[in-house]
Amino acid sequence: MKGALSAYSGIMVRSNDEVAALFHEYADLISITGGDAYKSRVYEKAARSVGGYHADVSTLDVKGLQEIPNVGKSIAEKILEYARSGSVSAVEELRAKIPAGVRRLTAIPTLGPKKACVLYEELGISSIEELADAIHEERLRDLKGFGPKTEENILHGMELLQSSGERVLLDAAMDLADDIVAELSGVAGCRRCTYAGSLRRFRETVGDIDVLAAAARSAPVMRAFTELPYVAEVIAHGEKKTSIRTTKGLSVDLRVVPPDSWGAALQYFTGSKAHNIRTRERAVHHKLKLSEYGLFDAESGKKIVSKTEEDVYARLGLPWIPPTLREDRGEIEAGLNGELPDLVQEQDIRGDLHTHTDLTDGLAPLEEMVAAAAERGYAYYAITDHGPDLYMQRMTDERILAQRERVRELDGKYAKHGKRSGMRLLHGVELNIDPDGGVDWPEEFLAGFDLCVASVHSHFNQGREALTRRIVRACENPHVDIIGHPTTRIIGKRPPIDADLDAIFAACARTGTALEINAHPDRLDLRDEDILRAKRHGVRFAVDSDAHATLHLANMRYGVGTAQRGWLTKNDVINTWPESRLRHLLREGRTGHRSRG
Ligand code: DGT
Ligand code: CA
Ligand code: CA
Ligand code: ZN
Repeated sequence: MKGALSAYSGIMVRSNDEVAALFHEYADLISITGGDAYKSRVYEKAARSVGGYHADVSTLDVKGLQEIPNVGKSIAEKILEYARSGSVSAVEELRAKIPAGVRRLTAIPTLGPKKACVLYEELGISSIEELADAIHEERLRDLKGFGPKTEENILHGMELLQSSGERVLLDAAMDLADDIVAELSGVAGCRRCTYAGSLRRFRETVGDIDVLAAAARSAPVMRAFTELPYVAEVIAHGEKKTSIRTTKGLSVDLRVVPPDSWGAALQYFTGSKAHNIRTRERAVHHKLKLSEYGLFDAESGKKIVSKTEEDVYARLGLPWIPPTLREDRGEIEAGLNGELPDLVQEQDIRGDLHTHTDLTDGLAPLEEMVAAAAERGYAYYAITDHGPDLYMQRMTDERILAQRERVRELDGKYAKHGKRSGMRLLHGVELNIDPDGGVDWPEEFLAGFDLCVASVHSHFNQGREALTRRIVRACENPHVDIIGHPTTRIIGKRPPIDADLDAIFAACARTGTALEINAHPDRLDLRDEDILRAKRHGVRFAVDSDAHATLHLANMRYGVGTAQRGWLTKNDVINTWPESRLRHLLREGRTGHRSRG
């Protein structure tokens, strides 16, 4: 799982993620070995800063590295050591001190290093299986600090670990796939190349990456593929298909097809299996046979079409179906009836309505975030730092009002940006929905914001009724415009809260409160199926990056992909609306007369 930065030189950003992961591990190792808690926190902070830093750390020298927030000389030197040698001796030393079993235990999302250590030292537990047995035999109950709640959390964590299996998050797979496609597209004779499978469908996690290439001769493409720098193992090597495993443990399948079969192969390998079963049924119905090579006459075996996906779908009596809809959730029926939704696209997004700065837990100052947003061509952009109830963020009335002054000043500068139409800034806040459904400030103070996002950040296990009531109450607050990351899940780490989503969706529809589709790849919250359900209630949505660093603004693509998987059109998503229509909606909320427009 580890590798030198040089092995990743083809992939920007990735080296930062590598180093961030290493520092997170180091911080954990320090805590496990009973080291200095302060030092552990220093590395946690450094990990976050490096992960969010705009420049690739493998291109920086000691001085450049020290310009990263929370990175001092000794941390900078560790990054250089890693870049040079692929490991850091201080980390290796601690790794060697820890039994592998404890490290295996910390893979359980809800189990921190401290508790893992107690389990190992007190009960000799060094594997997940042994932990399961111990819980079953109620042996954890005698341990100090392990209540029934802890036990429940651990069990839940073990379930999450099992269900996430070997799947990876969408962004990690996408970074790698983009790189592979770019590399293979440059091989002589490669006519076309793209990724297919669950990645092309923008599923939230990906089991393996499927890459498809079209070439008259497959050998040169296959060879280039097996020679990519991050290939750890070639699992299978053939003329039609080659499979590799990367140094990070991710599998990639490459299929090379004759250029003439491109469309049929792309349709076949994009899936999903459930969608393909339906398309094959359509083929049989039309006395045709559908395979990765084309659509054939069932009787004569004569090829009918294969060049493009459009051709294939057309011969099945269907319009081209966007990959994000191909899950057999009604897309075939909708296609037959001419009722496929005109899906929202990334270029439809006019602004981001949930973002942070270093005034709270963001990494970049206001000016940098705004400059990066303008770079993306947005027409508007909201700054929504955390409210004071998230006490760690040390927000005060004075600080948020001072920020407002700076936002207004910057707005003046960006509103007329050269000849372009410019970008308008909204001053907002991310409020905390407290256990009773109240938020950080009274209504008079909230009235000063252009926009309020409200989110649950604590008390995730209140029970279904209390959680539902809590969020419904937040919707009913006339100043709350958007419910942020509505189910609070972290994919593979924290389950969604147990609330009556239909009751929440109904409340959103009734009060005109938008639900967020948080585009951060760890969250993707709301998730696709919930979006579909919410839409049936008549809810509107905001697709937001929740950026804590300039780089995160680009996560918008994952939010839009998720919105598409929820069948959303441009009109469903308020941040595709022109600024005047958006402002009108925000004002309406204040007066309590929000229409469903
Ligand atoms: P994943 O990798 O688990 O995230 O999900 P997919 O959808 O990428 O699945 P994968 O990698 O097993 O296969 C890629 C696509 O290839 C799949 O969506 C549909 C197609 N495919 C694979 N195996 C079969 C099969 O046995 N029959 C049919 N009709 N299609 C298949
Ligand atoms: Ca796949
Ligand atoms: Ca595959
Ligand atoms: Zn939040």
